Amino acid sequence: GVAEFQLEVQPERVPERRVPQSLEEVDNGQIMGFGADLAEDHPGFRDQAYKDRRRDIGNVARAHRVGEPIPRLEYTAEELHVWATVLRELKDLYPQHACAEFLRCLPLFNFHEHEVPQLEHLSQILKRETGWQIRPVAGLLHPRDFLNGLAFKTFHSTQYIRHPSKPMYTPEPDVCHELLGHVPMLADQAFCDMVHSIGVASLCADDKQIWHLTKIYWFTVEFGVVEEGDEIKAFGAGILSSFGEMEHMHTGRAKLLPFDPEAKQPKMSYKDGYQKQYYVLKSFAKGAQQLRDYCAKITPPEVMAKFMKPAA
Ligand code: NLE
Ligand code: FE2
Repeated sequence: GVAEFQLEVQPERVPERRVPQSLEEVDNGQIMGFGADLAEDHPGFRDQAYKDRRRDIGNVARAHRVGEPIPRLEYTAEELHVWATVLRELKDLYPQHACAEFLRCLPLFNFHEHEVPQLEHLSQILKRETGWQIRPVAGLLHPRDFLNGLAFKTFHSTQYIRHPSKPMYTPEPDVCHELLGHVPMLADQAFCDMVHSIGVASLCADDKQIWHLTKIYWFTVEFGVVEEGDEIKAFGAGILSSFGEMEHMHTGRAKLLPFDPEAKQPKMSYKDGYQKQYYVLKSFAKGAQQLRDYCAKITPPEVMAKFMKPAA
């Protein structure tokens, strides 16, 4: 997950920042926001057993090294029940609200209600389909680290599950969000190209540009919608993993705005529930082109050459 939380108060950590040359150099140690400490308004705030469990799952991610298989996690019966509830509700909404790419990719993963899927298995499917991979993470990363990971075709994913009291909506990433929202989209090449551009753009970005890219990420990968004929369909993971948000999108109460990576992006809202606006992409190919152009403006040609294959 990406840590948009608390960025405003986060000073530059390393005075002389170096562009990471490999995934190993992308630091995934610093966990922010809810992941570090559950906030008072988090549904799990008063549940010590839940917090302990999250800490244990987080430690598995902390111990993981790039290149090793992601350790298997045995989920409890209660956790499995949460997964099953979320999957059951969402499955019924996808045919009407999810974009065509999502619907095409979803069957590759064969999600079912009697097992929470393992990150390692999904990562292998992604490697085969698009060359992307999953890296486990304990919670919200610093946005720079999270976005840098995308340049190495790596998606940092949490492994813990949302609190059982609120299956339809959580303010933060969890395994339901990662697996049902992000993973299927990462099996689509045009979508991956778009996300990759955001990652490459982050490599040489200054803090202000990181903030801008975090918002671009937020309004596309997390909460984007795409045109299909005269309808709009969800591709943002924050919509696809929340049956509350998906129904909210369908009511048409949120404003629809054309996506423009150059424009000033609105404030991200994450604490006050459903989104007030969604950005509309023409297509993933168009979005990938827009982001590539933006990336080229802030990225030296030698970095572009190293990380981007020439435009098709
Ligand atoms: N609200 C989303 C959900 O309930 O799945 C998670 C959003 C994470 C950025
Ligand atoms: Fe996410």
